[in-house]
Amino acid sequence: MPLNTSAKPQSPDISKDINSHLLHTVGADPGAASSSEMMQAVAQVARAQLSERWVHTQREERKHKARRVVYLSMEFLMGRTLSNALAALNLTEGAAAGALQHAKNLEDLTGCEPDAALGNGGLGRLAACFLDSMATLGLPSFGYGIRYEYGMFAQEIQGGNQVEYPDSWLKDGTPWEFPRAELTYPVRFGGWVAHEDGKVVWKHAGEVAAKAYDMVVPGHGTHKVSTLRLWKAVAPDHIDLGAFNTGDYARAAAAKNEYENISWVLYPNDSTPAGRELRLKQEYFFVAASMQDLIKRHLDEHHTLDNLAEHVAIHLNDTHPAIGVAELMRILCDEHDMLWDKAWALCGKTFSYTNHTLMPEALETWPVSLIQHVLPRHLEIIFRINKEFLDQAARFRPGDQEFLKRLSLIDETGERRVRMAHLSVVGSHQINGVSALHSELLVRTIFTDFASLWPHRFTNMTNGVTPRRWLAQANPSLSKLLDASLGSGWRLDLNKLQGLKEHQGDAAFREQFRAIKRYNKVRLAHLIKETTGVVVSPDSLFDVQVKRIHEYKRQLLNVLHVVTRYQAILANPDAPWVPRTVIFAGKAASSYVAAKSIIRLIHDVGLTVNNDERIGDKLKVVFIPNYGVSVAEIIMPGADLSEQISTAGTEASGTGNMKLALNGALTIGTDDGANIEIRQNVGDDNIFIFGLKTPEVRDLRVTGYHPLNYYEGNPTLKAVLNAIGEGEFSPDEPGRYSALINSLVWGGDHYLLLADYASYVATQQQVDGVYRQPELWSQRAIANVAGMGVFSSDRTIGEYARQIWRVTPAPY
Ligand code: 26V
Repeated sequence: MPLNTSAKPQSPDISKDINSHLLHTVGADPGAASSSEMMQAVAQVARAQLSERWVHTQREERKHKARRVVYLSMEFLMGRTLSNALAALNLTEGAAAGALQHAKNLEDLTGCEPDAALGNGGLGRLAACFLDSMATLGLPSFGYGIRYEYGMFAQEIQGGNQVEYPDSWLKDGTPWEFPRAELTYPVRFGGWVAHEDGKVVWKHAGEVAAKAYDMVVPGHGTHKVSTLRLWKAVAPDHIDLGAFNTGDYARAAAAKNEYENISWVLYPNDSTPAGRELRLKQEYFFVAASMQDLIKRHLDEHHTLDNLAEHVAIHLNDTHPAIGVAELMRILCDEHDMLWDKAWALCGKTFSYTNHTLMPEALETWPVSLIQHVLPRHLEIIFRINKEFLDQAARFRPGDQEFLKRLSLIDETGERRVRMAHLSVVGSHQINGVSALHSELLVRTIFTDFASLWPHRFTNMTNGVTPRRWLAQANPSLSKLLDASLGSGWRLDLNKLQGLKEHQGDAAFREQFRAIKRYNKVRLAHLIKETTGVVVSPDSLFDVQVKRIHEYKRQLLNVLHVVTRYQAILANPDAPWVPRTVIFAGKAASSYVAAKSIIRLIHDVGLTVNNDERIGDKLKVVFIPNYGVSVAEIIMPGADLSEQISTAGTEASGTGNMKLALNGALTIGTDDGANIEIRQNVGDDNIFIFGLKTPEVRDLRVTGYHPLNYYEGNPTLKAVLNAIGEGEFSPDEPGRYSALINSLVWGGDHYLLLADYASYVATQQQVDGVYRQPELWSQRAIANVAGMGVFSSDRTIGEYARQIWRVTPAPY
């Protein structure tokens, strides 16, 4: 009898291993272990198996001299590891049974693990989803980043205000890292450059050591794993020794800190790129260590750098690692005596680059003087790259000085600055945006001149999310229903969700689907009660906007709708209102005044609305604090409506939009980023699109946008803006929001909230209309899940692998 290979093997009994680790590794009495101790013991069981898989994968990759992809990213927003590792190792049931023997649920254990929040938001979480997919697709791959001692700050709300606290995720240690004592590389800074008879020598002024810590990223449905190698900055040994010998311990400690602060903290700034020397040092630090590591591996296997591009694809996740282009040139030319032209050709074949934003103020530039100070040799290299590039460009369009100025790697207006995006483009063979619209806008706006030179370099790779975390792990109830109706294959082939279309018309199926949504809403309502004290009804429509707080994402437009609704309910209390709970979550960059004011406003509006007895359950407004991966895993499955309301042309892609739709939320959104592709995949009838489209936004700005006309022309809007601006929600300080409201009415309303307001509110009424018909709503919600197959990060990574990296799964 052939074995049924598609059936999942039984999860093994691991209770003995758990007890053994409790006793021998954790140092706890198995008869009286706490949830946290149990979590550590179960993690140790998983860790041992991950280690075996890692050793095996590395051995095979070495044996086959596999072509690898190296993903350089300043951010990896991994979240928790335990549940994902157990699922990948098929240990979930075994661990649950083991926990039960100690009178605990598996969730009690997994909930004890702190998030690894080594990222700000979308860009960092994308990198984490990509690692999951690279491992799952069996691609030989390394992610390289920084082992920040402190990750994304923890957010608390005090009196409606955001307060930031350090995120000391490592304070109790982590079971998931493998310190690699033998993998330590020197990283040099500062000094000057000597040109000694044709030879270039960088006489550096300081040096720090980069020490490797590996995290094993398990693939699903395979024993292959990927590696996330994070670098920690440590003072070189001789520093300690020198000071110790003089007996000056305090000086030794201070000197040590000066080195080690490089990997101390993640820069949380997404309102302006952090133009600080320490940030530049972070960027170079992890790039330099990663390049040494990958070159060492390459030389071990191939003994020459001539064929580097044949065996390694290096990907730049945004411009943060762009200095790697200059670093590779330095290594090849200065340390391995390769001729410039040959090295440059090799470089261009090796690098590729993803752009994640069009916002001009978000594009990274560094003062020439700072690079001169921190990385003098790299500055010389950048100048030479620029000169040769501009010579080439001048031949392409002779006499056009403006063209050359626009292309230059150096911005000469004001203080001279190096444009990191330009360095990334000239150094890469492929450059991609992260949604169809964004990629098109890249070649029409910030990279037009480059695209005229090299049209074939520019391409699109629409983002995706991993279905293992964002469906299987976050939404076990829906996963069970999917398994029962489609089989379990959707985890590895998300297109299988299309099979749901057949069930959409089945009333019993819709009933089950609704029951699951309700269950997840109860879970979310508990979280809301726990974190905000507000009791919300799971029978109300859960309207969710969760993402970084930013003016372009327009949380304020959402608030305008909330206040509109509040006033309308008061004016017409007996109308058949669809009860709504409007849920916000997200962090504001600590120095971003407007974003922090929006958080305060959400709280003030919530206080008024939630305590107004005339409103009851018809409207509630809550802000869930400390948004992050683990909080998102509870929010996404509990949402009915997904707010994706950025000004058209501003959100590069969005990935929260994908997570919400995948969990059965309907989107209300603008024609922006990946919303457009979501619409194409779920169908026009199953999404609520409103507002100006990108060309209309541009035209309106060109012809002259006058927000005052919208204010004066729309009495409802005027009443809402007046209520907020005049202090109805802040009676103790009536002027609290006058600046915010003035920035709309008088300050140009840069993100066109007033222009989109009427269309947004009208569309919200359509949402109510559909929600009043539960059968219709669930049909549409199911259509959303069914259409999300293409937004698996497996699809995205498959495209990168084939079209950009040319890596294939190793044949073992
Ligand atoms: C945005 C902005 C906006 C203007 C002010 C300064 C500033 C600084 C940083 C950023 C974010 C830049 C990079 C980023 O996180 N992009 C996000 O990448 C996600 C993954 O591709 C994508 O889904 C989001 O749409 C995009 O904002």
